[in-house]
Amino acid sequence: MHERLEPTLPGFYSDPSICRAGQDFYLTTSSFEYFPGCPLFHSRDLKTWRQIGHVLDRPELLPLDGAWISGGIYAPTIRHQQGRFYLITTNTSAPGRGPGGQNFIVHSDNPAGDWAGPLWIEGMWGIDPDLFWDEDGTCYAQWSQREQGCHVDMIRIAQAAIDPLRGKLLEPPRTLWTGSGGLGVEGPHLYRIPAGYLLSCAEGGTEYGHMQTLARSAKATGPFEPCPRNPVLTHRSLASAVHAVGHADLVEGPDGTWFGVCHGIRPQGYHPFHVCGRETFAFSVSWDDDGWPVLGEHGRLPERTITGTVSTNFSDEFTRATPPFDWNYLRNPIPENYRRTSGQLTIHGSRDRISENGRPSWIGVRQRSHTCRCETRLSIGFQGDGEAGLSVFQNLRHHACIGLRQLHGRVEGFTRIRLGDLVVEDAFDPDTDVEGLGLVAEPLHYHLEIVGSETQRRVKTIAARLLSTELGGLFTGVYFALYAEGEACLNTRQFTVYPGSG
Ligand code: 6LW
Repeated sequence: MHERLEPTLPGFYSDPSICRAGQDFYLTTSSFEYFPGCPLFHSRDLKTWRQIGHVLDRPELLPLDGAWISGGIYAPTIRHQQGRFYLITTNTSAPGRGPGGQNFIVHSDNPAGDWAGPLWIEGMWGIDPDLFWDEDGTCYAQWSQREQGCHVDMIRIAQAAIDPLRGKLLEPPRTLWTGSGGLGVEGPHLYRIPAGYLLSCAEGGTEYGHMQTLARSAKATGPFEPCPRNPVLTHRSLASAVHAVGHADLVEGPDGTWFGVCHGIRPQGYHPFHVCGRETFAFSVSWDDDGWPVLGEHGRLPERTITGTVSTNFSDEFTRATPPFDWNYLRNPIPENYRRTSGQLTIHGSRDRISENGRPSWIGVRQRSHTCRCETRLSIGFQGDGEAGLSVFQNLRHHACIGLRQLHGRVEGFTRIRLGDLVVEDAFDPDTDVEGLGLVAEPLHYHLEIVGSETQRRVKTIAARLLSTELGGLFTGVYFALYAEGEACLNTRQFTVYPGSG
């Protein structure tokens, strides 16, 4: 338990959405170019969350071929209605689908099981789709409408009745709300409250100006009037450890108490930067005398709160038949390039490189804390030229690697720092008995290490700012990843991430 403001889901878990089925709460987030998509968590107390899988865990649900930086899955909405779970979201990299056809629905009676779909929705131009069922059973879709190429101040919240089991809009979209005047109104969610219908949206952009705004109406279809206290949740211009707070979703508990989740960042250094991505935070909801919700502590996340969190430690000795849900692939993996046998994971290189948008042999876990050590015990072999190693990975154009490579038949150790078009490489003689690779994350630096039987040798240090979202990212956070390219083959017996830099 923590006595200070900590993320409920530390690490890159952005655009959270929450729903309740009886006593059970379910939480999912955006996942962009990573596979599986939409990680799914369960809780009964809103403090301790356990990942139960991913919603988009089959290639037919999540085609990501060619997804560029922060392509793929944007903000989702998860809802439970008459015994069935629905998720609606946007795949911005769906092959052959333009901006008016990238939203889709999947549904399931068992959230931890298989989800059916995708039901692609035509005519929903934009992102951040939401589903809401009115008391007469009508299902409405709300989304952040942006016609192709429209200017940001033309963004609006659109609505249309929808058949959620066919993915069909049942009427032409209408403008539901244009926001309170902040940059780019998005992330809409519609709720039934005692005073009528509540529309909650994100405005100000998902960066340091992020904020949550509300509007209310007597009808689900509007007209909506803005809350006089807008923005009702923001950390803009605050002296807080958490910033870029917004993109909230609210849920009513079984006892009628309301709660919320949102995302925020934990910047480091000055000028501030962040590497752990936009992380999920939870907050309480109260109500004012006029029937409007009060989010958090009068519009900000409580600086001191008791909250359990998903563990920031990770360890895999590859003895479990099913891989821990923490592992992600970069776009759709080529299954035959990964073999998990008792006590070992083997990764075969492919012709695709981690610096391109193909299907590289790459598997990683999120960085969840600013001070931690990732270490892997491994061996690397070559059937020809290639490379394999450990990477601090912001995205395909911003990452740092340490590993072994074979070039023209000669094997050497190497480090590579890729920052956009800039690449800095150093080779070294792996004279030490390389038993593993390591990386140490500190708030301001990453250190890349060779791990021998007795010692660790620090080979390269890089400023963490250079792998931050502010410098080279967009919407995702850093992963600690194993990879192999070309004719290299990586065998690892242990992969751990644990707190501290020792
Ligand atoms: C998300 C939208 C946004 O869909 O960024 O800046 C997108 N706002 O709400 C990705 O997180």
